[in-house]
Amino acid sequence: MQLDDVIITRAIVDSWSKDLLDSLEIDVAIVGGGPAGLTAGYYLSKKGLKTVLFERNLSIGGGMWGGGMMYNKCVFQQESKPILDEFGIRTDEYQEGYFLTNSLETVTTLCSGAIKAGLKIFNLIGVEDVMIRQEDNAGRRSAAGSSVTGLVLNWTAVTMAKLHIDPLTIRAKAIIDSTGHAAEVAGIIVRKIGKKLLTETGEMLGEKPMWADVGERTIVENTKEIYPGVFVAGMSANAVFGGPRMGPIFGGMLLSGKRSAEIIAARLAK
Ligand code: 48F
Repeated sequence: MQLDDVIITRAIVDSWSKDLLDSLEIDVAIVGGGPAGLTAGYYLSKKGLKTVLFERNLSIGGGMWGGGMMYNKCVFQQESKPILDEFGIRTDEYQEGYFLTNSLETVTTLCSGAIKAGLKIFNLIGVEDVMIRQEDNAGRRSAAGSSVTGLVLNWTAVTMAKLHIDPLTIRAKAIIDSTGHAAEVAGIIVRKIGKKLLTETGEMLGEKPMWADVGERTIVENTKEIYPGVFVAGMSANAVFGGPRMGPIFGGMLLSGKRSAEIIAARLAK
């Protein structure tokens, strides 16, 4: 068979454009494709919710590839082992309760599992702003008076090149900020409309110094709504609610991602 270069191009442009058109009005939009965002995307997609993840980098996986200080191993605790098993990520018990994985296998298997469960992922696209409206996408007026109803997107290449090009928008019933330490969506909300987060002060409380034991516990407790329509998962949860960082132990990221999916699924079922 003779290959036609233009058909190759048409296949890519046609298919990708359909994917984007199909993602303009969705159930859940996830910002950031680290371990927390990928796990959330997997469980939400498995529940049948139309879920799309936007990742600004070329590669998915966030801070997992490099394990701890470029040693490409990740540590997981007992509580997160069932999630690793569900994805089929192999573990090696180093000492009772400490499970090691190969970070490359972990990232690629999480990503593959999430996509096969139905998650759509757009890489190379960053979230630079949010849409806030008086009513949520179900037409409900929230107690706080307004909700985040969508995301404002732009190409990473545009942002990096500092080109003056306007973004595009998508609408979602719920949004997950799984942008890691930076908690970027939370930051945008505070920057744009002031101290309105559902924290003690309305601001981001900021992550505390390294403490794996406490950080891994609080990250699940801190996985919750931070503003009507917006939920945090992964390191963002501790950054917003003032929990400690935890370094190269990643079980809390998976548990937090799963927890965010459960909370959002219950909310959208109402
Ligand atoms: O940082 P990241 O891996 O977040 P996580 O899932 O996991 C945290 C751990 O990797 C590690 C840790 C464990 O102790 O603390 O840091 O909470 O992944 C966050 C992803 O979000 C992307 C970013 O490129 C990364 O891949 N991201 C950040 N801001 C944006 C974004 C944005 N505005 N738009 C799109 N993607």
